[in-house]
Amino acid sequence: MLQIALAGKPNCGKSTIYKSLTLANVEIANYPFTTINANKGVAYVRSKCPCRELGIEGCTECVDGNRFVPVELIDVAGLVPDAHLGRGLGNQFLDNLREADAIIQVVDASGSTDAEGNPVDVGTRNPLDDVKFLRYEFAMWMAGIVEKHRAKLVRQAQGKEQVLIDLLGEALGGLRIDALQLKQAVDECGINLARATPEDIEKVCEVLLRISKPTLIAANKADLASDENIAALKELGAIPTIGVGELALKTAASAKILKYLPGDATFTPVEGAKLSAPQIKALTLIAQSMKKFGSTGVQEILNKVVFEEIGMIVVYPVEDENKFCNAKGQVLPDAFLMPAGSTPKDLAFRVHTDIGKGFLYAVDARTKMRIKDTTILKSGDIIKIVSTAK
Ligand SMILES: Nc1nc2c(ncn2[C@@H]2O[C@H](COP(=O)(O)OP(=O)(O)OP(=O)(O)O)[C@@H](O)[C@H]2O)c(=O)[nH]1
Ligand SMILES: [Mg+2]
Repeated sequence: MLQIALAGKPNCGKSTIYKSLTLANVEIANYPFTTINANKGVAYVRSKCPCRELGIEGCTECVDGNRFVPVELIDVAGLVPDAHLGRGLGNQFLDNLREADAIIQVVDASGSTDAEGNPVDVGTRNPLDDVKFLRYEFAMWMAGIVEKHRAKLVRQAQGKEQVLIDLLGEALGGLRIDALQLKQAVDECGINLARATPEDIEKVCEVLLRISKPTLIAANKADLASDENIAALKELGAIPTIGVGELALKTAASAKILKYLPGDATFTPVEGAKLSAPQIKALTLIAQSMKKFGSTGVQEILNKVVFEEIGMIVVYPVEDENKFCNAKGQVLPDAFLMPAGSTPKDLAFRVHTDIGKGFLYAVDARTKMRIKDTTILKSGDIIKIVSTAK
């Protein structure tokens, strides 16, 4: 499953965002290093279910026309400058980012925590100072891994640069980096891998990180942040988030106090729900922030990372192209996240290895036309796969 990591300095709200997206029971507190062991759970990206647009009745898999598709989310312990040298609670935390397909870098936009995550007055810390360090630490950590393998592989490659790239690419498989990405980074830096200096390797790793682990900034604690801080972080592509707000709304919605779907711009109390005075006060503040930013931003950032940064699409395989259902009559039973550029055959393999191996052809259920094996699938496609395997 696609893996998205929440990373950043201590006490910026990673676990709050994690909990709001997974509703897992994790520790949250206003001091650094609350989280030590990474939390792993399932979060959901939100997309429009095609049932409404096609006027299909009886879709049981969506919520009010919205489809929630699972991804894996990981909440990593707080990282501090020089983490790659073992500062903070050690560089093993960087290792938790190893398998991430993308990173949401959580930043305390309110400036109410110092570089180590200790509470300070709101506005004391400039959040821009918390942005650069994470990629640098990760790149330096990666450079350490590259250097560890390189000396041995240079001998093995016997002066052949492409062989060295292939060998090193293979060695970096655990970081979900491949030889093609390594080649791209080496070319962009214009270096020779066998003769590279440690500084060259650091540069390659910075590029490699950009290529292999897209990062988006969550300007968290946006409810407390100044307009200047939000504007400066937005310049870097950040999305303002209110982790505590999202958590409160999700919790209240699951207790059936509120009607709220993650990503909605507003919420409404359920008729007859008894709200206490503090609850009403807290919800009023959340509503004000949502009005200012459009939503709590939490679902928005997860969606943006998955659909825009990584570029995934949602595809719906069906067995009956006329009724858009499976053999049991279940309408649009599955929604799969696939990388952009996927073909019907890729989808067949995603459904099942045997279906992929026995792939014959595919039908676009919207047009009822057979489509070419090389057709590039689009988000929202509903596809019937015809295979020798059942
Ligand atoms: N005002 C405000 N406070 C928030 C927000 N998100 C989180 N917090 C508070 O920030 C503090 C730290 O939250 P955590 O989620 O534990 O932070 P963390 O980044 O996981 O911290 P470590 O595990 O120590 O690295 C808690 O007191 C949260 O309630 C937010 O959007 N707004
Ligand atoms: Mg935490």
